[in-house]
Amino acid sequence: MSRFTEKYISGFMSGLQARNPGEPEFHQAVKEVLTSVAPCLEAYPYLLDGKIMERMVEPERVIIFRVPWMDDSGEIQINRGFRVQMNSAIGPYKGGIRFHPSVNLSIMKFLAFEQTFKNALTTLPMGGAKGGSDFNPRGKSDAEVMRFCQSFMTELQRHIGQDTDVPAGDIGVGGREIGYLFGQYKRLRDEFSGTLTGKGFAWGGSSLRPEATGFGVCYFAQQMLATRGESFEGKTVVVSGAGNVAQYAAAKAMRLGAKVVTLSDSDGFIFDPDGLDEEKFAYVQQLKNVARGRIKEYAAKYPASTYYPGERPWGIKCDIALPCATQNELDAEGAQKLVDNGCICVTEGANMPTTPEAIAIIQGAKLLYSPGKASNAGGVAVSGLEMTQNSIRQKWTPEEVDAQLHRIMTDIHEACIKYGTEEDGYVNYVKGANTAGFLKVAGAMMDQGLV
Ligand code: NDP
Ligand code: 2IT
Repeated sequence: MSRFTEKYISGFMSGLQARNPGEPEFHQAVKEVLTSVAPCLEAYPYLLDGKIMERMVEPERVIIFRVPWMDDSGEIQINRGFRVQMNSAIGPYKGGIRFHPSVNLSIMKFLAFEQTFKNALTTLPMGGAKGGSDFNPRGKSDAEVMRFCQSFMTELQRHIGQDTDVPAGDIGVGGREIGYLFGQYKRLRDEFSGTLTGKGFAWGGSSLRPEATGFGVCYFAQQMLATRGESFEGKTVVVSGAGNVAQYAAAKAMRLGAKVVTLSDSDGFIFDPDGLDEEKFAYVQQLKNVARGRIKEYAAKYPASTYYPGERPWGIKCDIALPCATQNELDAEGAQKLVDNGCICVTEGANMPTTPEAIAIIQGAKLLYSPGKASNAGGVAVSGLEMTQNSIRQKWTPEEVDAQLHRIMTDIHEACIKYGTEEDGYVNYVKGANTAGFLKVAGAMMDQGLV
């Protein structure tokens, strides 16, 4: 790293921290991108003079609002709602909505910042945003979730629209929540439009949107593995999470010939030495998506498997690790275990699941490693395809959508190779993804003047 780059990064980061105190996840996300793109700023002084990075870290708009609702016992509850509209240089704001008790401004800003570069990588015209609430869906009845969603949308609807901002799902927001949110949006605005993605197939949803993030993670991992003449065939795979992304990443890895031996939730993980099969996958879908149960129930159902309460799965020996739960779930200790156990590839399904210290260990050992903004972009990419289908009032077959998803993941992988290949031939996917996404958004911002 040049002296200029080092000084620029440290000066920029201290300014960012002073201006945005108490936002550690946002600082972490910005520092990673800045470290990747600082050499570009040195090479293209007009971007530096244009204060592009200073502009990119300032959201175009942040909306924070009260979400009052009544629980089933008649008690009044108050939650906080957010929408961070980060960047609209290349298209309408686009990004998911997260319902989780940990949601705060830092988490919303880090996710919206990441989304801006991810969306640029998809090749589709989408800006970056994220939203959510500290509402905890766990243990709530369907009626409570519906009342909450209706109250949330009653405020959010005035800030979104098919050409303005198009939300989708994320942690705690799946098909059920998108249904309630869409119903309320349609009622208040009297319009049936593509303002939300992840809709039910019968009412405007795209085929393969539920599968898209997890499938895309595996398509991306296939490309990474191919650079070393490897594939999923016969490999042991560790997956964290048991939600939307984890389920379909696990299913696709299994269908590509791998043995998927773990799944997890915030209480612990299950290890199944025999690996997942179609019957067990159907059980997990029923357990998580219909019964809304906990992953420990898997071990009760399949006695050959073991439940490890309070632990993460990184100590299980594997060839490929797919972190698909949440941010900073893979720390230095976990990364060291993966390296020591001979893991060759870490492909992120979650957003920022790997801590900076863990990334240093994984990259230091020259493992294949991809950041979520590259490898989990298949979800938002198919959201983009849902927007297209809604606009032209058409419906594409699963085969058509899958072919486009494959093409997009391949294009993202090529961009990472182009911008991330180092002198010794090692592909730094972090640098590649950040640089490719940054150059696209920066170029658009420069073209559009000081706005
Ligand atoms: P879900 O809500 O469907 O599943 C989340 C899973 O992660 C659950 O198993 C949950 O367990 C676990 N989890 C959540 N928070 C924590 C935590 N603090 N510690 C440990 N485990 C936790 O969400 P998704 O599968 O949609 O999202 C997973 C990740 O993928 C997130 O990082 C999300 O931002 C990212 N992502 C999602 C996309 C999508 O299309 N849905 C697209 C791209 C990225 P528990 O039930 O105990 O909370
Ligand atoms: O993090 C993500 O990319 C998502 N949660 C999906 C966003 C979207 O608009 O489909």
